[in-house]
Amino acid sequence: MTTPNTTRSFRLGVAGPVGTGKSSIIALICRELSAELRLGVITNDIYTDEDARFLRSAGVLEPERIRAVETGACPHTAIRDDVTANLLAVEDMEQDFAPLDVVLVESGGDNLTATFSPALVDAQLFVLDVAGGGDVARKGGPGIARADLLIVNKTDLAPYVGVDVGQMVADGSAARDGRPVLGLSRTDQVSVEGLKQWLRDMLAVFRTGTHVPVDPGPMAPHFHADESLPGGGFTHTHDEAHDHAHDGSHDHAHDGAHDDAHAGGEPTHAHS
Ligand SMILES: Nc1nc2c(ncn2[C@@H]2O[C@H](COP(=O)(O)OP(=O)(O)O)[C@@H](O)[C@H]2O)c(=O)[nH]1
Ligand SMILES: [Mg+2]
Repeated sequence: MTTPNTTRSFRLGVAGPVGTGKSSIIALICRELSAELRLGVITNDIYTDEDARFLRSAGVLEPERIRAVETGACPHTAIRDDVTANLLAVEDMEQDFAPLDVVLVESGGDNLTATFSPALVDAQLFVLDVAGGGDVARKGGPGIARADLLIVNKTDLAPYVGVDVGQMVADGSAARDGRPVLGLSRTDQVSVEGLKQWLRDMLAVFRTGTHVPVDPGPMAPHFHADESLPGGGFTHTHDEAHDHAHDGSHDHAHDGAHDDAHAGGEPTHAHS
């Protein structure tokens, strides 16, 4: 019988809108640091394992170290309100490949403002890109304001989309009370080194045992379309008292009243 290995990795969440480059950044971290650190990856996909497949096909990490959690309709729920499926996936990964230094968790990115629960990750990146427009950083939101690191990605595209990277980074800094912001492009090795060093520094702090995960705060209220309801849907608020029930339950349309939008929406735990 093998003794369960309880070695705990540093768990890093990667959040941000779809297409900003979360999977690419995870691939970059794996490519740049897999010789130095023992890594694992968990992706959160709605009904598929597309992000996991992309990462496996990138060939930057053994395929077995990349696993998908299929979240059903609400990826933001699975990283924030009921993190059970993700926690199990992270813990299985830590046990199967013990000891791991870092487990990266990619959010499903179904919502602009989704952030990770500090119960799931020790720290989180929030990823924007220059193609999303220079004013996004100024608009704020919990991830932009309080993620451990804000990344302004794809700086190589800035000249083509008319964005001033320096200004976008400055706007991000202003929205963050001085928390770090990194302009990044996978084609700019200096910026890539900046990301690597940030991760090394975070890991070093984590290993001292003094690191306290920061909660960026609940995501903004958002609308869930549902044709069976008056008004065509319902507004889902993530205010703490209401949604973060202490029993871990989440009143997210599982009462059958409007369950068509959430059919099959229970997170499944993929052992692949
Ligand atoms: N030009 C450029 N494109 C990038 C960069 N990083 C990612 N991309 C592209 O952005 C698109 C979306 O990236 P992906 O990682 O799938 O985004 P995700 O949805 O946030 O996981 C892909 O076509 C990537 O190749 C970058 O640094 N520069
Ligand atoms: Mg992705």
